[in-house]
Amino acid sequence: MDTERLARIEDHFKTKFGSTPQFYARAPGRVNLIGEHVDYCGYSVLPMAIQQDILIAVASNNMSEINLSNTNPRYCDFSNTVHDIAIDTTRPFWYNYFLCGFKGVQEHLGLSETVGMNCLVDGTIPANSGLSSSSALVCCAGLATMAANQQTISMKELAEICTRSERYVGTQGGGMDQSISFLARKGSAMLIDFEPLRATEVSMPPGAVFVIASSCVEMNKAATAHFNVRVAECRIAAKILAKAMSLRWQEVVKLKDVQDAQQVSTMDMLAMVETYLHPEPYSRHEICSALELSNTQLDSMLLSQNTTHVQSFKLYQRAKHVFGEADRVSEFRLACHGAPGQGGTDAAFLRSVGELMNASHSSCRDLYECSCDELDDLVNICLKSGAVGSRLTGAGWGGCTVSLVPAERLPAFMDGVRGGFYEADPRRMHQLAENFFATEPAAGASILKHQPTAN
Ligand code: ADP
Ligand code: NG1
Repeated sequence: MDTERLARIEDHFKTKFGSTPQFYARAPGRVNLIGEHVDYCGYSVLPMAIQQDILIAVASNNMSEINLSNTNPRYCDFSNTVHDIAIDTTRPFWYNYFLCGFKGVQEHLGLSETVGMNCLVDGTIPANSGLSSSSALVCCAGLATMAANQQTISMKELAEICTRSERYVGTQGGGMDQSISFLARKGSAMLIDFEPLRATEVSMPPGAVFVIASSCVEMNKAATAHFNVRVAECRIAAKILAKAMSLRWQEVVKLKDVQDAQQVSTMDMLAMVETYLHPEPYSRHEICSALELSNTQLDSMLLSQNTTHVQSFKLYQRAKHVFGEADRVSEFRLACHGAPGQGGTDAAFLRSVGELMNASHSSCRDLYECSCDELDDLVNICLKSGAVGSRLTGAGWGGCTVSLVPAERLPAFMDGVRGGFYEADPRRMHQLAENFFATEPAAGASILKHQPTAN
């Protein structure tokens, strides 16, 4: 851990709360290598943790209060009692994410009294950029709450608790971010499977570098409906497909439930999308008639607070993306098995995973419609500058790309993207080092005991 950073946080903490922190909790952000918008459909994803993290300095208080401060002045102070945690889903306040982690662990522990906490939050993950700063904050708050109450919860359980509790902010994510933040291992990307949650190390061959580049377009997920609209489209597509296939469609929630019930491959599911869904958008009326639902039932069963206004739904395109992307995750994982050191060849490995990443980006752009012009430009510049694969990472509609670059091409790649994308618009040169960097698989969340600094 960076001792200068700890000393700076300790000083800030003393000034703010008049005591030293008792411990620090830390949770990393992540970059998703492949498997976008499939976790909430039940499918596996392949992320790795990054070095950038949320670090919270913590001291308990005996006033049953949560007192939050942030080293970044953009985020205002906040206080609340530990009782009756209410999370306002109508506004994307930063501290809502802390409260999600706190409340999730509080409910899980079921203690008659949760200890009060003075907390100073310090974050290094670019926010609203698809690198999972929000989940790192939720996870870090959950971990800090567990430790302040001197309890032990396994990392796996914490991941599941924080996945559920982040939904208190109103977004209906799938669990990738919280799982990798808790279960990451230094040096490995991880295949994350759901139901049951499982994390398996996937080693990348030497000679390949992943580079993260921000499009410099921020997307605050909790402030828009884009994300939840996609979740709703996938849920509706699952029901319509299941009903058309005469499955027990009332029990089907996710697209993977349909595949599991049919016991066929994801490729077969792609063919079934062609048979049973049409490319024209579905109206509310068509969905309600197909599922024998009233408009009110559609709202309450399949939509969420911020999606009830939506009138038309692209089911064919979304389902095609999900089954195709699920298949690419399996292919990527298989390619890694055959990577150098395990019998494959460098060039073949790089070519095959690069192609999968490129296909993933095209699918996100054309079928899932979660890209934007700046991300598409950046992906093209990354490929022209020597990447073998490049794609948006995270939720999209802005945020970052991840590119796979052969190590020997890295310097030329960095120069090419800097010149082609960042220098082309001087506003993008701001904080370049934070927005454009090579990354390696980092470790998962942990508690650090406080070590007093020299002065
Ligand atoms: P991301 O892809 O980064 O997770 P989201 O839109 O889901 O994007 O969440 C970003 C939000 O998380 C920010 O708008 C802010 O409310 C919160 N956040 C991120 N980093 C910090 C931080 N260092 N301190 C406080 N809040 C943060
Ligand atoms: P980010 O990029 O952190 O907003 C979101 C979801 C993930 C996943 C990805 C898309 C949350 C907390 N995270 O991530 O579960 O669905 O989008 O693959 O909702």
